[in-house]
Amino acid sequence: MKINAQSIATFANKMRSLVRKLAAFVATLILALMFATLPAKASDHQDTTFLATRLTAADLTDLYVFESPTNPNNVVLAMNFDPLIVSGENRPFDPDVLYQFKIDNTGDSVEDVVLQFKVNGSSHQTVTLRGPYRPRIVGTESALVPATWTGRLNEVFTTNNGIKVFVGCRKDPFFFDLEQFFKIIPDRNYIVQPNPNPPFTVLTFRPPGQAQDTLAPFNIHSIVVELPKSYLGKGKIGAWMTTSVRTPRLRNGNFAQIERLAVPALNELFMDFRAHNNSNLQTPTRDANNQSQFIRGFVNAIGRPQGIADAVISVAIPDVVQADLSKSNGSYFGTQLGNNFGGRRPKDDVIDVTTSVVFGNAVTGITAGQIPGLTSDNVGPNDANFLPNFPYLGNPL
Ligand SMILES: [Ca+2]
Ligand SMILES: [Ca+2]
Ligand SMILES: [Ca+2]
Ligand SMILES: [Ca+2]
Repeated sequence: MKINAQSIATFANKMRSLVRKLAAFVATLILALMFATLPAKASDHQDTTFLATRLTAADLTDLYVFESPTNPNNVVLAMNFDPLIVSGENRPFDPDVLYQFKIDNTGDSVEDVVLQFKVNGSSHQTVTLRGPYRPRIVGTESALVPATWTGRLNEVFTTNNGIKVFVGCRKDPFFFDLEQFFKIIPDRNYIVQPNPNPPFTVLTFRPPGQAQDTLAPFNIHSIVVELPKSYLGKGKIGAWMTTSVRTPRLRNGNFAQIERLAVPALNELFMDFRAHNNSNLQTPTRDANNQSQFIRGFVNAIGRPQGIADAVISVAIPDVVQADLSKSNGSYFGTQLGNNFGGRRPKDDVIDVTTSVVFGNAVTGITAGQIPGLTSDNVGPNDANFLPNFPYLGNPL
C-alpha cells in the first residue's frame, strides 16, 4: 500500500467518521439504558412504544377544557405532551410536529374549528398559532390554516383578536398512582411489552399515605389558550387533540395524524396496549365501532354487569371531551350528566371518577361485582400543579 498525504487524510477522515458514529451509538445506548432503567411510567403518557421512545414530542398526555376562572365569557383549552421532563432539563420543542385542538360544534364528531400550533426553528424557538378557523380538510390528514400570530416560548402572549397563548414548560398536572396501576394491569406499561404479567393479580390501589403520585416529580410541555367561547361555537362542543407530522406518503405536504387523545383514562384502562396505535390513527367518528368493544370486553372480563359498559359508552364515546358553551361551572362529564359546562378542569380527579364507575357503585342501581380496593387510587390534586391565573398550570419544578 502506497502511503501518501492523500491516503493519510482519507484514513484520518474515515477514523473521524468512525469515532463520530461510535459516539452517536454510545449516546443512543446510554439513552436506551436510561429508558430501560427509568421506573415504569405511563398512562396516555407513553401509550405506544413508538411515542415513548422515538417521538416523545408527539406523545399527548392530557386535554383540559374549562370555563375561564377569570372571565366567564372565555374558554380555556390546554394540551400536554412530551412527558417525563425532569427538573432542570431544558428539552427543546420539536419543530416538525403539528399540534391541533379540534372542535366539533355540530354533533357529528367531525371538526368544524381547529387551532394549530407549530414551533419554528431549532434554536431561539418561537411558536405560530394558526386559527381558530374552519379547516380546509378534515380527518386524519391536515393542511395548515392561515397563521394568526407568532410569539415566544415560555411567555404569555395575546393575539390581536384577543386570544391568550402560553406554549412552554409546566409541571405535569396529572395526578395518578401509575406505579400501582401497572401492578394491577401490567399490559398498559410499554416497558413490559410484549409479554406482560396477567392482570388483576393485585387487586388494590395503595392506601392513603402509601399511595404515590407517580407524575409528581415531572414537568411537561404545554399549550394553553384562553379565547372567547364564541370562537368555538354556541352550545355543545366536542374537543379532541392530535399530533401530526409530514410524511412522504402525503406528497401534497399535508400532515398525517400519529396520535390523538381526549377523554382521560379511557384508552389506558379499557384498551389493550396493542390497540392504542390503531386508535391514535383514527377519528372520533370511528369510536362507536372500535372503542366500545374494548369497554364491553373489559367490563365482562372483570365480571361486572354490562350496565357499567353502557354507562361508560354513553358519556365517553365518541372519545371527545364534551362541553356546553351556553352553560357555566363545569364538572367532569357535566355536559352529559350535570347540565353544566362540563369539560375537564386540571383539578378534576378523573381517575377516581372512572374507577368508581367501573369498580364501584357510581352507576345508579348497579352494585354487583364491586372491587372496593380499586375504586380510588387515593391520590388527589396537588396545589403545586395549578395557578389561579393564566396559564393555570403550575410552574415547572
Ligand atoms: Ca399519548
Ligand atoms: Ca362537526
Ligand atoms: Ca393516544
Ligand atoms: Ca385520584
